[in-house]
Amino acid sequence: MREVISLQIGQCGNMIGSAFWREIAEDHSIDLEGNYYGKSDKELAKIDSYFSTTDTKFFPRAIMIDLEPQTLDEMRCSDLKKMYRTDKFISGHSGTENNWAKGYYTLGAEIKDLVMETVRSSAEECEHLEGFQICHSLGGGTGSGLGSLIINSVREEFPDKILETFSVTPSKNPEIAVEPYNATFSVNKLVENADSCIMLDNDALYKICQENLGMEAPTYSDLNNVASSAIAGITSPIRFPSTLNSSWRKVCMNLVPFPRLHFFTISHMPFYKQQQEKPENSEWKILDLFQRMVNPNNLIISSGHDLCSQRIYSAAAIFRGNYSSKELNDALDEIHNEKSGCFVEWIPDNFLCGTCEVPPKRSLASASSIISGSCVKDTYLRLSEQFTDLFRQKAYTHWYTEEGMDLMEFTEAESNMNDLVSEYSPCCCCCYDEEEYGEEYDEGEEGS
Ligand SMILES: Nc1nc2c(ncn2[C@@H]2O[C@H](COP(=O)(O)OP(=O)(O)OP(=O)(O)O)[C@@H](O)[C@H]2O)c(=O)[nH]1
Ligand SMILES: [Mg+2]
Repeated sequence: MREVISLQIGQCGNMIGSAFWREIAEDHSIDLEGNYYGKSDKELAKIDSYFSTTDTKFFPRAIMIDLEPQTLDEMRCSDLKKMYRTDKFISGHSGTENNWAKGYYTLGAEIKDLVMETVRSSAEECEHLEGFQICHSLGGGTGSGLGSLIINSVREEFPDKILETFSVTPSKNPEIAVEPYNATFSVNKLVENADSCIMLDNDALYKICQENLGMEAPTYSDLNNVASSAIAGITSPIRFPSTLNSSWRKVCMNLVPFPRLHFFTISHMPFYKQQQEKPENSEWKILDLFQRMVNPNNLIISSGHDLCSQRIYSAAAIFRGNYSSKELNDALDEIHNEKSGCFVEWIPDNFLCGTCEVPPKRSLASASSIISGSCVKDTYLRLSEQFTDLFRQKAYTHWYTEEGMDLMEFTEAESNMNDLVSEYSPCCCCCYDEEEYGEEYDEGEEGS
């Protein structure tokens, strides 16, 4: 069995993490006290990947981390309280007040050893640890700063394990002015230390809630339900028998053509409201699912562009429900004809697809994909412009330098982000032309 250890860091990381566990517990017919109530072997066949087991109970293979105690205290009192293992909660005494430097250098450093001890003991509980899944926001100080610190430490200690992140990017109009700083410092670290980063765009999650689900004023909880459906979708090949590669490493092999370009967008359909009781339409034809999945309205990215206006390297998609490989291949051929212009022509067979017989409980069929390409570029460009506007004035930098950061780190992070934007730019087709960029590419390869 290939186990994945999930690390939830900061408020956002823990809230999305909780929505995810709620979603996949239902997927596997596990109640909120960790008891299995289903009847299908398929639900249990790969359950160890995400759940640890005792004789009778299933627990999330998760570590819950926050520098301030409130979020974890609320989780300890929530309806999920019996599901989590209490020895996997780690909290500090106060938050970072949105300061990446406190999460990375000062307050975060104080709890790093405890976190790593728990990571080590969780790894020892696994037979064949596949890797780590980290859920955090890039805007808050704990998710971004402590998140970056833990990612560095996990990479150092488990260099051969896959490290994947679900990273929530700040919205266009961030709640806190310094979010572009925090996000840029984090991306600077994620470029080097993560294998794959799935970007969850809060503006896009909000739009999906409003436009697809008709919610007037979506709350974080609504956004998190949407995010967790998509995360449940793309993790389904690891959790259930499927015809798609069930190893993250192999999926990454296909999705990452160049080591630094490991930032992905995901899409999913159908989304549903948490309070929805009846299953969605069960009659989805696979081509319908396919077409909707690649529709901009179901992409968790805020630019809203058609995929074909992007430079797509490759994608991996999973279809859950009662579909045969033939149906899938026919639909894939049709999509290939329709969208062939969207994909770079120099990667053959760049749409990896598979089926999983176990459907989600609420929709009876679903489609989810991970897309590797320039879709993330607009978000990074926007963050980089917001960063530069602040940094040009040296606004708020004192909060960071007081925690031991050097202004050189601002300059380095800014330039790394700008490089990433140009590497993702469609006009930069020759980015990795060996003669012109060979040296830079080699450096990136060593670093990752
Ligand atoms: N989707 C979603 N985004 C959230 C949620 N909570 C916070 N955010 C976003 O995350 C960013 C703030 O990060 P938090 O996770 O609250 O901060 P933190 O990691 O706890 O760090 P501190 O600053 O130390 O509190 C902002 O961009 C918020 O919009 C949530 O439950 N869901
Ligand atoms: Mg917090």
